[in-house]
Amino acid sequence: MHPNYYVVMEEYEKLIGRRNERLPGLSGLYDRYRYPVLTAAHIPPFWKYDLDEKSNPYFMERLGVNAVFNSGAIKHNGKYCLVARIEGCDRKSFFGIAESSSPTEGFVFRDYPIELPDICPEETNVYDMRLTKHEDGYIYGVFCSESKDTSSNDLSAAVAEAGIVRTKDMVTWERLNNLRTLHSPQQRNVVLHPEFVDGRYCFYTRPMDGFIDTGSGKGIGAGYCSDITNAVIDEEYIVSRRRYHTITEAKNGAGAVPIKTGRGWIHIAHGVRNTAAGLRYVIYVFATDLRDPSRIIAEPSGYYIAPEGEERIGDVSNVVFTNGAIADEDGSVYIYYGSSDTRMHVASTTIERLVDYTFNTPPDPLRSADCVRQRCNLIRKNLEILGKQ
Ligand code: BGC
Ligand code: BMA
Repeated sequence: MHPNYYVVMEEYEKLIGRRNERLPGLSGLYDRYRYPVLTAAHIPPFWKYDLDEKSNPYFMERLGVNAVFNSGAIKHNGKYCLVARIEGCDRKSFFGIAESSSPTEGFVFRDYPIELPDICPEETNVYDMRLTKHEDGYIYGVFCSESKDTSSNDLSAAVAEAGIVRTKDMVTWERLNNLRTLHSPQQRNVVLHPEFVDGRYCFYTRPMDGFIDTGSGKGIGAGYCSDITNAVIDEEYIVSRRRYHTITEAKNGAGAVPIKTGRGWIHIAHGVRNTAAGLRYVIYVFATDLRDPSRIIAEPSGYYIAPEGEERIGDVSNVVFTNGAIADEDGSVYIYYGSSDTRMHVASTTIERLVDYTFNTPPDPLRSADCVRQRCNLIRKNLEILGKQ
């Protein structure tokens, strides 16, 4: 074996054995952790190097990995499972399962990435899988299936659709037909709701006009269908509306599978605004009605998680993005989020805190004058408490 193999393996073993450390957040919302839970360096070396000294005398990475980010998350057989978006140096993404018995450290990839059933010859790229443990007994993976838009002369023009796979054991995956939404030509960020709603499957969608621009798309939608093996959605009802001069002005999209609480379904989603420095992605929270998950009942103002420190920098900077969270049996909630299309982090909170945040954070008054009034009311109350007024 080439001597560098031992150096590489030592580094890799050190990394996957590294303990993480909770960094208690003084905002009271959640705690961050010192280290990312997954990075490109978590990819097993035998996915990248050719270990045969004859064909690889210089011990080169033959198939490099650029980034590991935007993971779906689920607890399966007592293990925390992340279905990560792995992007090769060739810019194509695919999925790999990293598991750990701890929610915040020790994630190790299985020996092979997932080989999805290859049913769409035109599909070029797949990414951002959401994992739903549905009450029908299957675990569904809904992901973005991207193809070149052959009807356009623009080389970069693409079409995004929602691909659907399902499994019972997280080993064998059955691919179903891509979701069809009759009124929206493109879909990204589609999430399957975990329960039937009036006997039908419910998907959160994101109606948009083009590949990047949501255009007339008004926000995160919800749509229903009876047959999951040939899922067709006729009507999309807007759940979380995009609004002018807010964190969702340019676009928004469903993130983690909604979490059921006594007060409502809690959704952890993303919002995007456009700036002179490009798009800025943040994570926000809202709640919908337990019986009608398309009806919004609470919408705390502003963002929940924004990129901080090293999270701000990466392949696509100024991005935090979530497509997976795990609500644990003991009431803890682990929110897995990617930063700047480069690495994966975790934030931890509890159901109680999440419910308190969602239902007791005031909504966005949408205008500076009203925002300053809202803040002055808080200051007045606090100065009274402090005996200064
Ligand atoms: C990229 C995604 C990105 C999307 C829209 C895709 O080609 O793979 O990461 O979200 O374009 O910008
Ligand atoms: C998107 C997503 C993510 C990505 C983000 C920023 O639209 O689907 O994959 O994190 O853009 O590039």
